[in-house]
Amino acid sequence: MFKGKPVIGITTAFDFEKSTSNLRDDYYEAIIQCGAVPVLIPVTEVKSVWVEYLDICDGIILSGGPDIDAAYFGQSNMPYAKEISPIRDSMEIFLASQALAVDKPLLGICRGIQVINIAAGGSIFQDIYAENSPDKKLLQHNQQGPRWFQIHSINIVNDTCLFSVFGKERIKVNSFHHQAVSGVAPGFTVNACSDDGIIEAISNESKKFVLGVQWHPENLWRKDKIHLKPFERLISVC
Ligand SMILES: [Mn+2]
Repeated sequence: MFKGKPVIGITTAFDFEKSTSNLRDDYYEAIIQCGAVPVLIPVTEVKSVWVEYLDICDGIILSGGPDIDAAYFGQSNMPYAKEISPIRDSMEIFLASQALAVDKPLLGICRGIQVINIAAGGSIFQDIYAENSPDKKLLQHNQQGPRWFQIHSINIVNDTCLFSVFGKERIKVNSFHHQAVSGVAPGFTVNACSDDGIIEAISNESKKFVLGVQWHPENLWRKDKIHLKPFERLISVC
């Protein structure tokens, strides 16, 4: 129906006060830049619609957002966890599990890497600062500054999906998270860590393309084109 261009579904955030599903333009403009058609997936409780979006979309992006209900990884929500979006949680965990089951290309961004990891049976830190010893001397992962600012480096593991995307061992990224992957899901491998050991990217190498990144490449590409690469790769396999 879109004359052969890949259709990329992007999940949206739900604003409870305004009762609105929304998404920053950086996400869908990145997809347009790469020659594909972005489709915004609204947050809805109607499960048949989740299935229909999976069917319509050639690839899925799980976008950034609030914290995931800790019940999904067998914990209670701690005081240092923040806003929870329950309908979005159940919808995105469903989309991630189904995409993995049918090998539909999947890119998880920030919250998205955490959704993928949890959907595949892994766990996350509810707060990296509260749940790691101060001896670890964690970096500033919840940056104060413009969204395009690249605040910390990541070390990319050779022969991983992410290495094949960027072709180098070290890049700088932005950082807007206080949570991160802790127990890596079965079938997944760590693709990159920051210098303090926080996991910044995972992939499932047995799939066509399943990559999760802890940073926000959509906020970086306008100033630094190498950050379009994860989107280009997603679209190239769709
Ligand atoms: Mn970070």
